[in-house]
Amino acid sequence: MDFKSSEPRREDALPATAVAAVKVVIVGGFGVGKTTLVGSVSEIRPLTTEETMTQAGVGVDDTAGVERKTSTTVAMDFGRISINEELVLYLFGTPGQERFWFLWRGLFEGALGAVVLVDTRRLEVSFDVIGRLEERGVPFVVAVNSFPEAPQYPVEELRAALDLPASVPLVLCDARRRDSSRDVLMTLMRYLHSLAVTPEAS
Ligand SMILES: Nc1nc2c(ncn2[C@@H]2O[C@H](COP(=O)(O)OP(=O)(O)OP(=O)(O)O)[C@@H](O)[C@H]2O)c(=O)[nH]1
Ligand SMILES: [Mg+2]
Repeated sequence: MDFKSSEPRREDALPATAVAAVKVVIVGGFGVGKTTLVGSVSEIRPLTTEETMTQAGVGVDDTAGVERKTSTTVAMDFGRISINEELVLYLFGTPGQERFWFLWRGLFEGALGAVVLVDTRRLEVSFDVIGRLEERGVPFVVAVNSFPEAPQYPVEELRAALDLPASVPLVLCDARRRDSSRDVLMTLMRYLHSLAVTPEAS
């Protein structure tokens, strides 16, 4: 397990002006780009728990569409981003493979919101993920990660396919890009704010 640890760096220190911290989880099926998103947007060196995928997973792990993937998250990703001088988000990426989903319970403890990352080649995985969030009552936004080989659908078609209420934000993103990943998190923050102001909107 690679925790990529090192001596604490000055830039890793929390800004002295921070007064509020929000825990956000990044969820989604296997290989949708959760680790990539946490890594692209985090202002500290992200913690990752990537393990090399081996032959032992053949027949157990559903790698359809992501055959070139060589490693997978086995516990969690962790990163941090300051939205402004006062508000800090702590990001927890979940493992995507179903055999590690039992870890979700701990990762959701205290989370105020979630980002569901979606790959249009494997939409069906997202049904389970969204169902689990709805069961837990965790507010979420959906971000469709744009892989070049993935089919593109109009946002409203995706909303219908995922059976999302009109109030749940659905955005497109490129998890490899910091600005795009940040936009997704800003969408979640705005959504959480709107729920706090008018709770019946959920
Ligand atoms: N083209 C493209 N590739 C991406 C994008 N996001 C991630 N990738 C690639 O897709 C692969 C999977 O990304 P990960 O971030 O490991 O996915 P994950 O959801 O964390 O995977 P698990 O933890 O195994 O569930 C990596 O090789 C990324 O480089 C994207 O937006 N576009
Ligand atoms: Mg991962």
